[in-house]
Amino acid sequence: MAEFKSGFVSLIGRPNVGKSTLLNRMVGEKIAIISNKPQTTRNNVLGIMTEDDIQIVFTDTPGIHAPATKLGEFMVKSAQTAMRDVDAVLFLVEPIDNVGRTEEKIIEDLKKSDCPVILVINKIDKIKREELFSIITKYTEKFDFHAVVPISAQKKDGIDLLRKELYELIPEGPMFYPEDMVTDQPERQLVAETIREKILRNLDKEVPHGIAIEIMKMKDKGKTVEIIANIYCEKMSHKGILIGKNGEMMKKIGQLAREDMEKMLDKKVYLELWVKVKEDWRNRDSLIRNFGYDMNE
Ligand SMILES: Nc1nc2c(ncn2[C@@H]2O[C@H](COP(=O)(O)OP(=O)(O)OP(=O)(O)O)[C@@H](O)[C@H]2O)c(=O)[nH]1
Ligand SMILES: [Mg+2]
Repeated sequence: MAEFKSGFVSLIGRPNVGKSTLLNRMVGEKIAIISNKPQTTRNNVLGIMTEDDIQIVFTDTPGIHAPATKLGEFMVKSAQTAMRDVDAVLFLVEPIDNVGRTEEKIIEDLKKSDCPVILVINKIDKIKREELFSIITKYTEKFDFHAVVPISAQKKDGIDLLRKELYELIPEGPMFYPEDMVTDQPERQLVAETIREKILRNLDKEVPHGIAIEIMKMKDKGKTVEIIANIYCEKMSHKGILIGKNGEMMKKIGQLAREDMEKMLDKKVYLELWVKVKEDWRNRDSLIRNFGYDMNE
């Protein structure tokens, strides 16, 4: 019988390229939040995939960008850390016939490590097949990829081929995590992220990027779970937008978040949300840490 294989794989790429979508696809459960706004993911998130003969521990990372705040610096640093000491890197790119400046920078970092890299061209549902060749050529001129796999994480296209290429890179090894464990995030964090996802999906511009969630109370009462959360924003004007006319925005966000939480926790949820202002928290170390974005991670 073949030996059990296990290993660590990081998902790297610019914001909004589909890393979290692919993570959820690989693990088969919703672990990471997804939105159409860049910089959705703020910290490294583990997604654990276990099959009969293999366990892969994926790390989803924040998108690499030129940071404008201290929180942004933390996010980029988290992603760069995840590129080291892994069995493989999945480098996700948009299906664009041009290697962007962010991608050039990532390639420079990848050259410094000797870990195998699979180039994953995502969102191929947006282009014609014949456009792929030129994209592949542009990238393979710049770096010696272990493999190039075009996929659509959303439409589940190319995922099997990606798994096949990836499995080849995973060495023999023990099961690192229990077979039923799919993420390292505690329930409180999953709940907080669910609220943040609904805000990202329903609000525009600067408001959602300046949001942090703090779970003040999470109590299992048998048939129901009682959850009280504070939503922090950066300005009084943002608070008004979050609450909305007659409180309608908050009502909508609360309802959408509650529906997801009930599925996740398999219980009825009583959810109470409070909106508060913390000026410029994304540039204040103590607050960044307080919201769980630890600089010394
Ligand atoms: N058309 C298309 N859209 C996709 C595909 N994969 C992801 N998306 C969309 O791209 C957007 C960003 O997806 P995410 O998974 O949040 O991207 P991300 O790379 O994790 O983004 P950050 O966390 O901000 O770095 C969402 O609107 C997804 O629905 C795909 O294969 N095709
Ligand atoms: Mg993400």
